[in-house]
Amino acid sequence: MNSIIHIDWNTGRLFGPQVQHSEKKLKELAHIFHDQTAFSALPGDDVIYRVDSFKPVTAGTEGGLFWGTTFLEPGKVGDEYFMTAGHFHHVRNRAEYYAVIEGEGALLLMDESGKTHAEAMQKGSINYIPGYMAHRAVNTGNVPLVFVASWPSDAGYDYETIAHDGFSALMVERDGKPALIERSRA
Ligand code: M6P
Ligand code: ZN
Repeated sequence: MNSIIHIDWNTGRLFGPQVQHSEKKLKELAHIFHDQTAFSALPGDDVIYRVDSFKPVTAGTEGGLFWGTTFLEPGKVGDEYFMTAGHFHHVRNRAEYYAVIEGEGALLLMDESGKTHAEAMQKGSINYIPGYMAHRAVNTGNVPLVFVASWPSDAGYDYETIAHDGFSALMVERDGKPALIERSRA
């Protein structure tokens, strides 16, 4: 198997016959934003993020690695910044790297007990995501947040836990600045 692709380090785009492209529209992220009234007023077909990915082995293979670039648009739903869906790894102990090419934002990390903290993401930062931590990127800037990621090919995704319980904290704009606030559980 041909196992080489190319990256443009200025834009983060990946090139090569094996590169896969996916996109996430606002309407596919309905459950993750806290202000459902603001959400309904926005065009659901807007693409919030795109992912270029390189999966040189079959998903589930132990010992392999995947690579991807995520392009997360700037914007907000009400006062909450655009963000990725976020996930735990299906194989909980699997770790991951996020490394920022452009833009600024935050990486939300939540442990299995539901405790969330945020780390800065900015051009040049390399964020290590330990196993057992759900992870979600948030774009708090005015330009796309572009980051590369690498993760084990057998990590898999658990989106259900996040879809059901959410993250315990939200990244919202307060007085023109990003602030991490505890989510109110109505
Ligand atoms: C990164 C990696 C991918 C992930 C993508 C989008 O590129 O973590 O595995 O799919 O971000 O994030 P999510 O899957 O949470 O929508
Ligand atoms: Zn992951």
